[in-house]
Amino acid sequence: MVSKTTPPQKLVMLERGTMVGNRHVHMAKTALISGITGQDGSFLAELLLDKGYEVYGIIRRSSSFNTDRIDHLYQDPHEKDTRLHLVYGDLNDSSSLNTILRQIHPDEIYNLGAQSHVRVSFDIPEYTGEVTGLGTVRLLEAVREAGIRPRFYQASSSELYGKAIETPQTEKTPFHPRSPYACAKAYAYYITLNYRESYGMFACNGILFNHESERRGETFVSRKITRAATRIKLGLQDKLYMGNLDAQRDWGYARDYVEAMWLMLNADRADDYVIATGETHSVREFIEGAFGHLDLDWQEYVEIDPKYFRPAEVDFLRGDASKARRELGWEPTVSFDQLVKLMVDHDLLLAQQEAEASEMNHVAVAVTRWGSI
Ligand code: NAP
Ligand code: F7E
Repeated sequence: MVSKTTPPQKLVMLERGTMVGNRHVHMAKTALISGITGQDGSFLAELLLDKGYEVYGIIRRSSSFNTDRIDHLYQDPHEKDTRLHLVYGDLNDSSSLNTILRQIHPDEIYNLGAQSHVRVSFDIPEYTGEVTGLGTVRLLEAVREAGIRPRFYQASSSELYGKAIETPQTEKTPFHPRSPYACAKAYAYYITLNYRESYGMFACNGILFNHESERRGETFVSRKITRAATRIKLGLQDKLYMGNLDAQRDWGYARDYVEAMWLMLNADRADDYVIATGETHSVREFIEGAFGHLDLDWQEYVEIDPKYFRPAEVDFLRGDASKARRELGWEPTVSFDQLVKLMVDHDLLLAQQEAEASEMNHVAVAVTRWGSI
């Protein structure tokens, strides 16, 4: 496999496996993940490597490293039996997708790549449509053009329900998207369904409700709260500025949710599934839980900044995952309280490291200053 730019040293090089004609031949089952550097992509890569897969991840060229979440999975490409490979590509660039699929011939494709931030999608709606919506059809067409029959997972979202007309939401609940992100995901959902119906592809939509973890991006509400609470606890930050505290979500743990993706692609038939805990909590409850775990009174620190309000809000979501439970045997294992605590505990360690580094820096500056007198 040839990348278009020179890969940074810490990435696994792509030359591997046996070439037959212009493609690689694999011994183990092979998966391709778009969005491998994201929260879910990193957990999914771990899961698939544990199951013995050969994993290819599509990464974007970036001016600084963006592989933090998968650095621990790094394998020296010079070693034998390397099973994680990163390839440069972009969901906005059909030719890179075509090249990747022609050469890799994966058994399973997980399309997790997206501009996934709902608030940001109001600022960059067209770009969000390109990546999150049209990116999916680019990948599906690349599959067809390569003449291969992989199983295909589409990362659909509970944001599709938006202004939901019933509770709890199931696979049959009509969609009412409330953001450019959700509109793009609606296109991606239907095009995936359409390729299943039109071409008989084994293509599944996982309609995943919010799922969080210690690897969640820092601007999503859960991580924003746990980072701020822990930094406040250690005196690194004074205030937390928030938007709508009344919004309610069905929050689960990301590791549980990537297991559901794999179960879908390894079922007897392709179908669409809701993945959720069935429990709903408000943003305010998340704040109370996080600050409470640190023995802090959140009301002393949290202020509202209207800049975090959205032009249209999704007020309430609660999923019914009974189809996934029944047909895939999937169950969430982490409760809301456990989720909040595990994220706070993780961020507390990071805040402690930050505080220590800052302390060392003060000492270093003092030594330098006084030493120079
Ligand atoms: P995330 O952390 O934001 O990760 C998004 C991934 O997409 C990153 O690896 C990002 O790469 C990649 N990406 C962005 N633009 C791309 C492009 N043009 N071409 C190729 N890759 C691109 O998202 P996540 O939370 O892991 O979610 C995974 C997927 O599930 C997303 O599609 C999201 O919309 C969907 N989803 C998430 C949730 C949730 O609660 N987490 C719920 C339902 C559905 P960089 O690292 O280079 O930016
Ligand atoms: O917001 C409210 C905000 O940005 C949750 C993505 O993974 O899940 C995620 O989308 C709620 C919203 O996630 C702040 O208004 C209040 O009601 O963490 P979030 P999201 O919009 O639900 C779905 C399932 C996806 O598919 C998406 O990819 O929290 N909120 N104050 C705030 N949200 C943020 N980010 N920041 C605030 O200050």
